[in-house]
Amino acid sequence: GARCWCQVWTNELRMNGDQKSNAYAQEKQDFIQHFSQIVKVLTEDEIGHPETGDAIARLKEVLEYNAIGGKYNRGLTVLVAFQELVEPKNQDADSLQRALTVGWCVELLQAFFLVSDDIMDSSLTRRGQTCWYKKPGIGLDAVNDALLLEACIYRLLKFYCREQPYYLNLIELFLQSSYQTEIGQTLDLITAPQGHVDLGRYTEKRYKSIVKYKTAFYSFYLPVAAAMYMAGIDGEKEHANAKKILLEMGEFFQIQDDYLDAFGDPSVTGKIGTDIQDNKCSWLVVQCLQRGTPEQRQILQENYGQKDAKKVAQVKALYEQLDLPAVFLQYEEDSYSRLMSLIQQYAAPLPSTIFLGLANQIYKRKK
Ligand code: GPP
Ligand code: MG
Ligand code: MG
Ligand code: MG
Repeated sequence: GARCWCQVWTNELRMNGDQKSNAYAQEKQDFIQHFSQIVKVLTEDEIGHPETGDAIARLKEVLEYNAIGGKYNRGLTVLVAFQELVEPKNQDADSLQRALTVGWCVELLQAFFLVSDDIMDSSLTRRGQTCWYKKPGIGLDAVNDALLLEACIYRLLKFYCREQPYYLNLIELFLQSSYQTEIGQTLDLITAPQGHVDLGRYTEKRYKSIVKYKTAFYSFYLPVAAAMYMAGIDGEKEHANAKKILLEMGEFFQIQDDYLDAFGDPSVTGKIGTDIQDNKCSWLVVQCLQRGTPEQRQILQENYGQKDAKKVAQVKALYEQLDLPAVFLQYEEDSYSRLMSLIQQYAAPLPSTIFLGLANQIYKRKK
């Protein structure tokens, strides 16, 4: 039976992370189990080209270190959305294998971005372990490893999906999502030049452009759009409507990421924040500038964008003085209700459960 909307929202918003973690437990297990088959397919190539064996061994190590250990939200979304969009009688074993594989392609795209992003952001840890480029003996060779991870996406798509009517749609979707993310990363980087603080750059408008491109497309639109294409839904209007909801969700997701960068628990997030040191156009610095006095702006001017731990602590103290954790909490509630009305407006003809399930995963998240 259908529960009323407002009951669904309030229940979901009330539940904490632990209560939610079981939502897709079975799918998550299937998804993780499929990884060994992914690695097998990607490393069997060696049989035809024995002279590349050592490189393939390296690829295996790169896959195991960098594709495992996250939340798998993006990859799981492909599987779950596929199951919600396709009639049960058309969910045969081969179709499910393909949905699992395309889910892993999204996870590989994510691994490719994260290995690269950690180098650019000078990060130290990721998913509770040392960043790949920081491992002894790896260093900037990690750049090539990232490229290998990207290439694996297209090898898997070819291996599993080349006969499917949606094959070209998927290739184009992955290529376009990569381009958009790279454009977003460019905006992120040029808005945060090393060594000179220019607080005038940190505007709400600039912030929204950065996060739409660097995060929202690949994290939210890509996995749902991939499942839509696999289900034979390729209409422009349907995709535009889904995108409307998913980009809003993506913007909120990156705002949370920025909040957690300063106020999250690294033992939970698995990563140590770097945004203040890196001079980033973070949601927090944008809010700080909107709310601070000229004196507080001066504190930011003197302490932002530098490695010195004391200066970083000064910036965080300023964020606390301005009650930014409370501002974030209120923003989260407002954003949630905005999203719920977007879902009511734009979900059809897709089942709204696809979007509600995603919202449920991300609101109130601690990692
Ligand atoms: C998140 O930024 C965005 C990405 C990881 C996309 C990177 C894109 C590339 C083309 C490399 P972030 O730096 O805030 O993420 P995190 O906090 O996880 O380091
Ligand atoms: Mg980063
Ligand atoms: Mg970054
Ligand atoms: Mg971040």
